[in-house]
Amino acid sequence: MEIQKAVIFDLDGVIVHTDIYHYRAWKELADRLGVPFDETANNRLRGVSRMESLEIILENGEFSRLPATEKAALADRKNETYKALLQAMSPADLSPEVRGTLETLRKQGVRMAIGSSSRNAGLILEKIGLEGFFDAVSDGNNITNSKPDPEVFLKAAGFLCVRPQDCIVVEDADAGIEAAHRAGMKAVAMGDAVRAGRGDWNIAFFPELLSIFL
Ligand code: B16
Ligand code: MG
Repeated sequence: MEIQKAVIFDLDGVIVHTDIYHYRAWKELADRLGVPFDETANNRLRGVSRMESLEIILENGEFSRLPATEKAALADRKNETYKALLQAMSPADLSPEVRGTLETLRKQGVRMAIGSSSRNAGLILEKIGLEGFFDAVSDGNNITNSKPDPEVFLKAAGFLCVRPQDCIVVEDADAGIEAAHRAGMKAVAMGDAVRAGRGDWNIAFFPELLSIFL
């Protein structure tokens, strides 16, 4: 029997550039609190959960000692700002290169899943017109531990009924590359993950994936 191969795509920073909206929403919160935060610090938040992101932003100041309920309220507020920014998204936010590559892989019968730390993955997929496109979606709603823990990718492989060693992950976060390797999967790095240098392949342009997968 032929072994099924599959691709697991990270969402934010790979399929679509919601990373800029995360940045704007965290920046609004950080400025209100008077906590320093810039795009370099933002790179540390890629792939990690909402609450872990907040802990990173608050780590060196007085707010790091806030009670858990107040931290949860800050994270909720950031999420409301983020979701308001997501409302403006539409299928036009899915680039022609990403759409065309996904469609080519679909025609070739490649199994495809989303492996995202985000609890907003369903909303984003709906906004960009990819609701129902993937064979499986593993996201922040079905995991206990976010990247670099391998859970999100192992669950995606399980949903696809494909062995972890037969999956390749596409990631923009160094934490996501580590998660893939800990899951026993190879990983393609793009964006910020290229700089960290731990991917099995590096790409600058999404359609380069076709020469890796086909
Ligand atoms: P949410 P990904 C991740 O998405 C983001 O990279 C990360 O910055 C964010 O904190 C995390 O989702 C949680 O997102 O607040 O929407 O639940 O890159 O794993 O697709
Ligand atoms: Mg990402």
